[in-house]
Amino acid sequence: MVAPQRIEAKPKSGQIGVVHLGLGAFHRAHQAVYFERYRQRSGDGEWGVCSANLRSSVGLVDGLSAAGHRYHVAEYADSESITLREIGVIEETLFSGCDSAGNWGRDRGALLARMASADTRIVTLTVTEKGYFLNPASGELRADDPMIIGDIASPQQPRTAPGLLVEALALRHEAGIAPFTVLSCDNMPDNGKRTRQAVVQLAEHRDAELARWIAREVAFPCSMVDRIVPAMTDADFERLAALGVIDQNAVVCEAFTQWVVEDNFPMGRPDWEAEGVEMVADVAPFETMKLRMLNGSHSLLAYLGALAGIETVFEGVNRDELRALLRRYMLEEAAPTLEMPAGIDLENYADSLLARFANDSLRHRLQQIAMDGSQKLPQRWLSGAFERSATAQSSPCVALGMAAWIRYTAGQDLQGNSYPVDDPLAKRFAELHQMHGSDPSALVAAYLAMDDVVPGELSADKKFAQDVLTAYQTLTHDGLSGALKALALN
Ligand code: NAI
Ligand code: CS2
Repeated sequence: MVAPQRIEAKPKSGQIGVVHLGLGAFHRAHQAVYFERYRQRSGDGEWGVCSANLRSSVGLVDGLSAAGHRYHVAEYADSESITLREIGVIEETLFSGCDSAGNWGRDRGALLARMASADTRIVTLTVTEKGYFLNPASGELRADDPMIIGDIASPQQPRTAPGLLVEALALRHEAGIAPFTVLSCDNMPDNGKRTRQAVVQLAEHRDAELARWIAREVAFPCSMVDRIVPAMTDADFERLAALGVIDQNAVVCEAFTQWVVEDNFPMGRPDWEAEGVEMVADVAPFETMKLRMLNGSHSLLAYLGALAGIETVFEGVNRDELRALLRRYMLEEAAPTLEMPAGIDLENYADSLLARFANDSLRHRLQQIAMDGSQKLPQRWLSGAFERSATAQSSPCVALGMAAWIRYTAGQDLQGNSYPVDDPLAKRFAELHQMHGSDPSALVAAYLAMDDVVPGELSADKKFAQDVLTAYQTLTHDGLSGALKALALN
């Protein structure tokens, strides 16, 4: 075992210029690392981070506080090449979620004060695709969601990310303080525009003038984010302990990292290009490429692999027939829908993704990727399949993926092992399987008719619907190998 490269954190500056909503694994392994590397190189202490959880994980908030807001990131190029970074750029952690006694907003006041402070110039988010409370197909705010209803009723005690953003911006507007820039780092297409949509539509329920001010004055740049950061497992903590790192707040990730950001920061930003952040005028091509090729492949692997009892990305991509499926999907169904700047070689990109998936030092569980499919699949598979359908091109790999997702949401794999379905629409899926489980044609039709997930024009495509049904029947009768063999024949 080669000794890891160790990089220690610099002393803290005590200054906070960034508030982050969604203190999860990805924030700790991606944005915080870029802010730390910037601070290490430039000596500029103005961009310290206050990171908050709005829903869960109070243990991480308090655990980081108890550890002096220092933690470790273990970056694995492979099992023999590790960089151990100590991160000190987080200056404060706050919790505004629901505690075990059912009380909301322990630190909400402190969080809003931090967001309303003139020192705070950027607010970043990783609250998962469902944290924006948008209809995945239409992009409209789900104003009928009980959490949003609550924020409309009590705008000064917000519980959602959009609610906190509206209240913080209202406080700044009332105090004559210029707004912060809002930078989503979630896996959504046009993530800045969608965040703006959620915030402005929620503000309209409160005060039309405030909504107009936000729409006019607040910058919501888009960004494409990429680093594979699996949820930590006991084996990960044991690996770190073997390296002398005892840290319950640590994260493990791949060495690869990428951040492509729309350069629209009226209140200023770190000059973090030296850390490899790519500042561009238009993020969309990069976002769509990554969402359809990387994330679309991840989701194919997740549902087909989970149904076959495969546990991790590494195991799945080492099955030749699954690897061939991913490559075919990327090159024959995803790549043709992309319009990339000159110089981007999509075949090389596809092969680089397969190499990253084969990283033997990451235990990236398929069940983690499988969660929230109703919020992920529209941008990963369905928008591309819809575009292909509009030009009479079939998408057999996506059709197989949809069949696997529909079967996955029954909560039982092909061997009869049960698992929880982690999705905001899980109750609806259970009802559909209850109603139509013995009639695949009705079940597939019911799923394709979900207009808050599947674009209407795609569900009207009879060839696509038939391909999904045929794949579903083959998958359930002949298993994964049978379904992949059948696909290879057409
Ligand atoms: P995680 O499970 O470690 O953290 C999820 C965070 O989202 C937690 O802070 C949680 O409290 C918060 N959250 C969940 N639902 C919420 C809601 N309704 N409202 C407010 N906050 C909510 O997951 P992780 O790995 O940090 O991923 C988070 C997001 O980062 C992903 O959904 C994705 O959009 C993005 N991302 C993740 C990557 C990864 O490999 N883990 C890579 C690229 C992007
Ligand atoms: C994964 C992503 O969990 C998932 O849905 O597909 O988190 C993936 O690891 C990242 O987007 C990689 O950048």
